[in-house]
Amino acid sequence: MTVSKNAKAHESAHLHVAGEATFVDDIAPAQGTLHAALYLSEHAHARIVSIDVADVLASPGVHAVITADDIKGENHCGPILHDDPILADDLVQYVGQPVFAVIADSQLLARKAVKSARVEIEPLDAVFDVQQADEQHSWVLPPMHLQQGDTGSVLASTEQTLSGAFSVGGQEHFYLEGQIAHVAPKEDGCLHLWCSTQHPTEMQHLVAQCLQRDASQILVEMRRMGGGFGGKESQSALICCVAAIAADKLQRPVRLRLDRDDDMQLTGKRHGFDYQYQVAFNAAGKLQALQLKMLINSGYSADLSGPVATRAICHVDNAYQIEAVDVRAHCCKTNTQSNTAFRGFGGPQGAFATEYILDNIARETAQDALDVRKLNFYPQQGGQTPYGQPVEDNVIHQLVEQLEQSSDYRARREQIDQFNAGSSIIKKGLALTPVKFGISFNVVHYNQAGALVHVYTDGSVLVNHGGTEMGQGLHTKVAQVVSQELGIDLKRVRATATDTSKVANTSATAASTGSDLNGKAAQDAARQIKTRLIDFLSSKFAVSPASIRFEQNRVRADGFEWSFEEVIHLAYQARVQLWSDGFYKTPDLHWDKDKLRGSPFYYFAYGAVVSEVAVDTLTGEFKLLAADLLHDAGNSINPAIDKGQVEGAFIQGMGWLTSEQLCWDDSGRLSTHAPSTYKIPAVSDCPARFKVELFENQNVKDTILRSKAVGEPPLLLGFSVFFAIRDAIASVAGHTINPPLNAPATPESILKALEACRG
Ligand code: MTE
Ligand code: LUZ
Ligand code: MOS
Repeated sequence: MTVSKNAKAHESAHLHVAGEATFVDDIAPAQGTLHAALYLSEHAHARIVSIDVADVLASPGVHAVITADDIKGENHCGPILHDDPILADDLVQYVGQPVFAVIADSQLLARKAVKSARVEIEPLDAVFDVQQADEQHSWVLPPMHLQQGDTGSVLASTEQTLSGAFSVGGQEHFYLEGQIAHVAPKEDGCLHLWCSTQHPTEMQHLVAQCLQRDASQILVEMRRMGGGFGGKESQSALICCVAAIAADKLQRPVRLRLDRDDDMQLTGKRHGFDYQYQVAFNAAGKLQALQLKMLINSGYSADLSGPVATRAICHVDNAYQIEAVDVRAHCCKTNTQSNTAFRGFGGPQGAFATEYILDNIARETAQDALDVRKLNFYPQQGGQTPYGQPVEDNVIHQLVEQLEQSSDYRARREQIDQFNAGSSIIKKGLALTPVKFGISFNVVHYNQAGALVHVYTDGSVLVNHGGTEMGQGLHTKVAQVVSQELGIDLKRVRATATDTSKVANTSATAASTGSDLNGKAAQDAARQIKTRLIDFLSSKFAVSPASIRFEQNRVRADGFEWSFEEVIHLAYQARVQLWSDGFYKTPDLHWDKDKLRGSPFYYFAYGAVVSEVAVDTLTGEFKLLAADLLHDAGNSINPAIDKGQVEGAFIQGMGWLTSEQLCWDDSGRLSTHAPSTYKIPAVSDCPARFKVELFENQNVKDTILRSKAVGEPPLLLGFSVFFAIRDAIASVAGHTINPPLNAPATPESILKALEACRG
């Protein structure tokens, strides 16, 4: 492997390996700090008749019980609608919904005391099934519909049609660090919050709302998360609000840290989708019309289901030009956790539908699925998405061509056919799947960011921006941008904790836009400082501004050379402002959210992967043997970090579609609420051959250093593992039958699909 000069180590790597990186729970509690625990509903849908907490209050170490009555403002912490109570009032809507909080001397005492509550309820009918919810028109939001072209007439007049149904499950975020907040009351009604969140500004506003304070009284600080994956975009709010209400009421610092099981019972997950489709295609396998209905399991409230559904609709096309499209998305209300953002944000679920359908069409037309996919790609130029955005940066043809060669796809296809012919129990499968993923928040005004850059008089630099660090390397990339702009070593630039009192009105670190937005804002700030330095030097030394260069910790102009530190010292003496703010907003975005039309994305990121699996047809188990990934991160700011993102996202996507299964029992209780029953991929699930390469590319758009966002898109590369498994299954019937395989492809569902193929 060639190591690029920009392949810098993660800014905290040395702290992570030494166990010295501080997370919220590592903040040393000040004297008098109390700990909270939540009572979670035992019922999926019920009226609360009475809550008896006498025994709770009498338990050792207990200071208070916090209920909905303690909330001064509105009892809600939803990101968009006001349908997420902080604490249940008279109604519970899922097993795991917080009803009250106990505040005690220690977390253990608080958790013990919770158990002695007596909550009397009156059960109500609960709905767990999206089909049932849909039939009852029980939705958390109005249905959405995107129509482009006339699918009805194409379906009526075409050579071949196909219809069917399939589904994909949800996914638990399984961040290593669970949800946590620590709140300290300050003078004059102010509060300081440390909270594991992707969205400090929203935490600030929701806490201000529930306490009826000004946002200016609430300071939220976030140094790093032990993973977020979307699960801390909105759903850190409940944790923050409960801790803040308790801290404010008792005027003591309060920490609320969820136990893993409680975290899994309480918080929402990736939305599971049920699909019904009808398609028209020609003899060559070209998709001509797609009618698709997606039933989305939103859980009990809206949370981010609206923008998730929108992104799902805007990714049904994936990398394919489809003439006529009719897509419906219904956000079904069920009595489960409220599902939320999860890496890809509905995009994976949207694109999965069309990949599944093309996989079917390949067998219907007796072709290699790769040929059908290639036939359907957006044209090199002149493509247009069903929602009206031109596809101007299409590189999928070159990218897939390169991968097809480097992975030796055709030869391996032949080898696998031969292997399968001679192997009755173990069957191999192969699949190449592409990805096209739209970058920008699909809510236009979220696409803005701010930063502050301070150059101290010793020439060291501090950068603060609105993005949060969750392991993805955002602070490293932003520091690299500043170091490049000022021409100084990366070790001279430090990124600090995200802090709502430094940069205001930030967006969530989400939609993969962290470095696009905050990198540009930080560059803007650094550039302003540099411009002031150039003005200062050119007037003081009478050199032409154009000749002044900042590189390798030196500043050079015709006939002059200084160290960066000397320049800073001189500028300070001359009273030049050595710090600056910076701002960025993504240009060229427009979106009509009612018509579902416009150009919601600044550009697209592309990728493709070849996966090879072996399936044991007796046990239904599979092993990923090889994966060759080629991903477009544009002109990568940090190839080491980007490759790590591609690897991690691919494995996380594979987990979603294979081993990670969420099960609820008949009473609506999540039975897979711990690592004992919920299986995320382990290191041993990584393939023996694991090739991850970045595609040589420059963003055609003027993004930060011409890079492309990389956080979410490669999650969709996990598709290839699922379709390789499906390919292996289909081999038992000579690839003539479409295996009825739903995701996740657990051993059980693989066996069922095998049975169906054997007839
Ligand atoms: N990588 C790590 N290590 N941990 C995370 O929680 N979250 C993902 C992705 N990569 C995540 C991650 C998600 S859901 C998003 S939206 C992006 O990182 C957010 O960061 P970025 O915009 O800076 O890429
Ligand atoms: N849109 C989007 C969003 O595309 N990604 C997100 O993470 C998001 N979050 C909130 C609202 N819209
Ligand atoms: Mo990522 S799902 O946009 O936090």
